[in-house]
Amino acid sequence: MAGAPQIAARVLQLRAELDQHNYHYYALDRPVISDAEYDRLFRELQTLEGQHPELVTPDSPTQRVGAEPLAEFAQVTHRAPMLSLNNAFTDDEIVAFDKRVREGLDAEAVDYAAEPKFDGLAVSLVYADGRLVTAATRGDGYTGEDVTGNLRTLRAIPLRLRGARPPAALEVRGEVLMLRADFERLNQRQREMGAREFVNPRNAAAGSLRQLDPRITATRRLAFYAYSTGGPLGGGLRKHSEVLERLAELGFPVTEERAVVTGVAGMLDYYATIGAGRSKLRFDIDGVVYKVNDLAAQNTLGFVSRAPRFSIAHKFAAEEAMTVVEGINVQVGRTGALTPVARLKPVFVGGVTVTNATLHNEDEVRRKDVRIGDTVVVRRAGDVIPEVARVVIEQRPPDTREFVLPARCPVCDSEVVRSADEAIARCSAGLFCPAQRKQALLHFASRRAMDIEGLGDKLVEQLVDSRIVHTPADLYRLGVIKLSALERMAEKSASNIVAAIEKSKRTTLARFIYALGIRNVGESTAQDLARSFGNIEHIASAKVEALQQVQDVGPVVAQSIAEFFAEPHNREVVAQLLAAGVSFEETAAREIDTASPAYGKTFVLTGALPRLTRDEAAQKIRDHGGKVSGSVSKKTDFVVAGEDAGSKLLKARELGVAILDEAALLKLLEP
Ligand code: 5U1
Repeated sequence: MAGAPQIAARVLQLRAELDQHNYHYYALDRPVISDAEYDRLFRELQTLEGQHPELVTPDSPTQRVGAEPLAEFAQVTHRAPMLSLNNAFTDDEIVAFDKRVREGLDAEAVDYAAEPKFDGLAVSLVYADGRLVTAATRGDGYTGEDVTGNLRTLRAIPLRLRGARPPAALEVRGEVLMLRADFERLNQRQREMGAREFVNPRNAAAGSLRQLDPRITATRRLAFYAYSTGGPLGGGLRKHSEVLERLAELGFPVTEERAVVTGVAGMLDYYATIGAGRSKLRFDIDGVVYKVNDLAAQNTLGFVSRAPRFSIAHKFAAEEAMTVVEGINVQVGRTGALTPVARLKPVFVGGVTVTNATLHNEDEVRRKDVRIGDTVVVRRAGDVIPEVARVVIEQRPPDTREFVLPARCPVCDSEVVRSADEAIARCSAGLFCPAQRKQALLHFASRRAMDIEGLGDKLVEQLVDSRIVHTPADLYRLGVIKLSALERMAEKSASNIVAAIEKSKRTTLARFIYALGIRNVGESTAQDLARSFGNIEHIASAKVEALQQVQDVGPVVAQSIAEFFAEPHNREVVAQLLAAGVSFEETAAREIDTASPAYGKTFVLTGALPRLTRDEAAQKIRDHGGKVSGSVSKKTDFVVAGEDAGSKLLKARELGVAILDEAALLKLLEP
């Protein structure tokens, strides 16, 4: 029998070989041994580790499945936000993007790194000393779900970075997706088991990733492609294309379809080539992504709102199909907006079966001249709600019926009003209209808001119709007894819902603000408000002028917020929610120090700072209650100037505005 040192050596050798084969299979897409041979090596390692448990390490290939099923996912705050990309649909938008980039860089022609836009789920992988420590979903871009146990089961994701000198700290970002062949195999298996099939690979990947039991994820064969890092990778890399090469060396799959192209012509050529080969790819894509290839130039361009200025997604045209309008219903939304919705003969388009398509508003129905009985072209792009693109007029039968918007709300019979400057007609009853109340509650409970699992439309309908729930605060007064009295509600489900409601009490201020459903306040504005004000009382009592100090809050949004909190009923609901125990995680940490010299001041950033990216500097300023503006005026308090600062610096000098370098800014922002 082999001695202990020989066994330990064999274990190490098997691990290295298996890692190498995973790398060949997933990252290089060039397996060098058969599946059977791989399994043989794997089983040998399993056997040796079984006999010598002291030799097991967490990064052994045998330890991919090992995590216990979870009761819920923990939250992970991303070190740097996971941003989304701005979209372009036309060549003109790409011309405009390139123009903005060239102007921003003062360059004649720019090189772009181009790659397919994967139709999957963005994730972040954090490595410390070369080992995978945390894997998280994108979530709202700031906070995601900890799916480490699940992502460890993906053989495409290295548990240990390759090479002798991996970086001490690394965050890799990329997309988890399901290859089309694996999707077909999964659905075949679902059919055989009599289980529900997945509608498309993206949904299958999402469903597989968000499993509380990693053993289920392990059976689902998910792929991963890396496309960026969460911070600088170091090592003197100067181009995005070099970052991708380095990620491939470290063991990550990086798409073969990538290229570096020059200018508009290069981008459009790439788009055409990838578009033409799209159906032959092994995975679904919904467009291509261009990024300024030079990393220093990326830094100079920085970010606008929630998206990088140096990158854009060039989406493929939406998919279209023809079908018949069987009726036109009117839906009443959260803000009372009446939306005509075409009821369609079911048609498969863009990867799903579509039975309804929005007609947006009355004017749109007239403009497109959609009538009941018409044959129409339905369009669906990505996750966007399907819409009626146009009527096939040649196929119009003689007996079509025109749509008439009702004068009274189809739900509560209140008057429908339409102001002169709006295309939208609204039910005038506000939250007294059950439809608006239901939508407001569904929004409140939705995943990106208070995230109350199980509170879906059927239950909300029952709760509102039976007059048990009027406002979101009523949800926190529900008990198992009240809920189990509802039709088709088992005691177990009732207690699950009560537990989910209880759990939602611990949330973030940003989610809470978003959940309130204030008109014109989306997730991004809610996050900005939370960060700037730090607590709900400050927001509720803020004047319009103070609200406008917040990033991206203009007069219309500020007015909506002020109007919302001026309404006694809304203040009462907020007070009841707080009294019921709703509380916020990071409020204390994010409380803004009103004594900070940056508080209430307007800053303009120009040029490249030595250490901070523009986005990081802007974030720090906002965290201290300052506002970041794009242009210098008499209202500017400070201009923060880095290398190659241009006209903004000149203007600041002209107007006598205080000028800071990075060190002076950091000094000003000291706690
Ligand atoms: N292929 C690809 N997709 N994608 C998505 N690259 C890429 N880069 C992204 C995102 C959000 O963001 C970086 C520009 C940071």
